Amino acid sequence: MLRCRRTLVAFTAIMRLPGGAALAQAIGAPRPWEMGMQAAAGPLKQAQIDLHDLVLVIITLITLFVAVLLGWVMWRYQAARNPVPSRTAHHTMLEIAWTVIPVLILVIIAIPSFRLIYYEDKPRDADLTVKVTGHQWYWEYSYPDKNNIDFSSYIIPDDQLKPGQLRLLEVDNQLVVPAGKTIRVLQTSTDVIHSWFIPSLGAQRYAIPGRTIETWFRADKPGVFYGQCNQICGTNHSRMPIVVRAVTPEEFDAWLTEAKTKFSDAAPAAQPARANGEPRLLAAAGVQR
Ligand SMILES: [Cu+2]
Repeated sequence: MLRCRRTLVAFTAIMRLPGGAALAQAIGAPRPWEMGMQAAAGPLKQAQIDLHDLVLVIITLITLFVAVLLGWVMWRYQAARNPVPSRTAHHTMLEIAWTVIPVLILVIIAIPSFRLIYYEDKPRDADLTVKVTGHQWYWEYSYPDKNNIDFSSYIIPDDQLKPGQLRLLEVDNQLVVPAGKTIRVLQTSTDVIHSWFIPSLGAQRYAIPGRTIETWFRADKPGVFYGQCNQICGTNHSRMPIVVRAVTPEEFDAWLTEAKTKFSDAAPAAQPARANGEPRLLAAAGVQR
């Protein structure tokens, strides 16, 4: 009971730390002392958690079986208990069993595993397409079906964070999408290989120069979902976070109207971050060029 209360006090203290306010609201963000995966905010992540749980049960049973078998063999066949060892070299039925049973276990894992790979591969009926381009070291988001809205998304350096914002995870321009809708993501890169990874949405694909790779995600409810580039891509690899904000369809329409004037092809001057952001970030990271 006392231990429980201490844990609760420690947890409350953690949530009061700078950033705690944002953490309490954000659906998809890492939490201090978190164990396991972030909670699922969409169907992709839920499918990944289901496969993980299945494999975890299987490997736990195998580990227990091997440990118990090993213990029993060490106890039962020690020299004092078994002075004259058996000289058996082959046992046909046993050899068939220890070949066939592992194969069956692998098949049991392979079927849902392949199903998940194909499920993640392409959206069935996408409601919106977003193009994601990796750059050293920021992300660029385009909405090809929505007036070619195009903008860059840069990390907010530590000295410009507002109270409650998450260090190394906040960006100036978030990727805004409608909640409950299937979003097709087309990914590429202009320099090196990056990877667009949002744990709570289960979305991850490499962004490779010269290729366009497709994936998708869906956020079940409105919220903010944080991610990071998870393919080591150079000096500022750790400084190209991802923020997806899922909003209601009405809020998305309102954002689109605003973004069309702010970010579309017709308003190229509205992107100062691309010209000024890189030196600013390099300076923030102590990098000279
Ligand atoms: Cu990167």
